[in-house]
Amino acid sequence: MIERIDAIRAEAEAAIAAATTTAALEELRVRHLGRKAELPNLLRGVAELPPAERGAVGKAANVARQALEAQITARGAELELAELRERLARDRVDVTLPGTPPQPVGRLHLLTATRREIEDVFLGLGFRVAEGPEVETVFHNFDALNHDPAHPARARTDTFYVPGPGRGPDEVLLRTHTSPVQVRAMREQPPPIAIIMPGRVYRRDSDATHTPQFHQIEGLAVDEDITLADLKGTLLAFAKAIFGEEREVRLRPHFFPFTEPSVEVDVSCFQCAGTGALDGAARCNLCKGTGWLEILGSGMVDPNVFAYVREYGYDPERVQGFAFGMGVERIAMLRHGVPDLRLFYDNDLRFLRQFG
Ligand code: 2NM
Repeated sequence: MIERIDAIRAEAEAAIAAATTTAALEELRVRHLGRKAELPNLLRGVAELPPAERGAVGKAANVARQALEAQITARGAELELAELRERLARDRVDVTLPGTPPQPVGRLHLLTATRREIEDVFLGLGFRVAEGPEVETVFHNFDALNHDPAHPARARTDTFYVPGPGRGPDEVLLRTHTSPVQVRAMREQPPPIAIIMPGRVYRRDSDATHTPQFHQIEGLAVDEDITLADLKGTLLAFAKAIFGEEREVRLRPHFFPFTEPSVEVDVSCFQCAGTGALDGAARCNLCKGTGWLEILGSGMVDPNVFAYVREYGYDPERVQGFAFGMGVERIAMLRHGVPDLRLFYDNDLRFLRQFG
């Protein structure tokens, strides 16, 4: 009997030591110490043994059971720790890795990117960005900007008029330029003022070079001693930032209702470096051989415009300033060689994906 107990114990101890999982260990516990196992059975039968054997057999069986229980507990703790370590290693997550976006990240529309770049240039020169309504009064859009009452832009064939609440059919329109924002800004802030006005404008025009809605950026700088030299220096800095450090600008006389004198501003061609010719003496196609690209209109603000905002600190006898206006589409087309204005509005990804 004692030998049998020693054999059971030896076999169980070897199996327990060799167990590699907590599940296998649990099976061994049931097999060797469970209700139907041989050793507990033996213990239960001790009472039926001859009295001389009971003490020795009972003691040996008890010692064996306690030894196996202790061994199982110790081995179980070892295996649990090993399994926990393995699970932790398997489940390890690097929370510093970037996530996987559900959709690929898009890009800015070329017109948005161009507007922001132009804004950045003027912000760097000390200008601030101002915005205003796209639905305007005739007063802000034309009258306060010294537009002649007979100016053709006022005609219903050129401008979108909208019925306004409590106003006549000729009093409210979709702004034809962002200049009305300047009028509003001057009523809110006395000089010195340096602002740019980006935004949508509307004109009744539609062909390869005109869309009924397009984008402008206008600028205004007013103080007591602003001159045409400030205008030229500011626009030269702009031209260099957008078209390259080697650029020059040239001013040509022109007419605008709100400025006097008025100028058109050309930048030296960035494709032929202002020579008008490409390698092999071919005529530069971008500037048509002239060496110059027209980029915007500008001028010194007409005193008549200041007279409309005189009581806000703009005495035409004391202040002067320059203003300018450019088309965002035109700047983007020149810079990127976009052949047709309508490409900006077709939403064709084959076009849009080429930028940004
Ligand atoms: C242009 C060209 C020249 C201009 C003038 C003004 C204001 F409000 F100060 F009178 N705003 N914008 C201006 C001047 C705009 O666009 C081609």
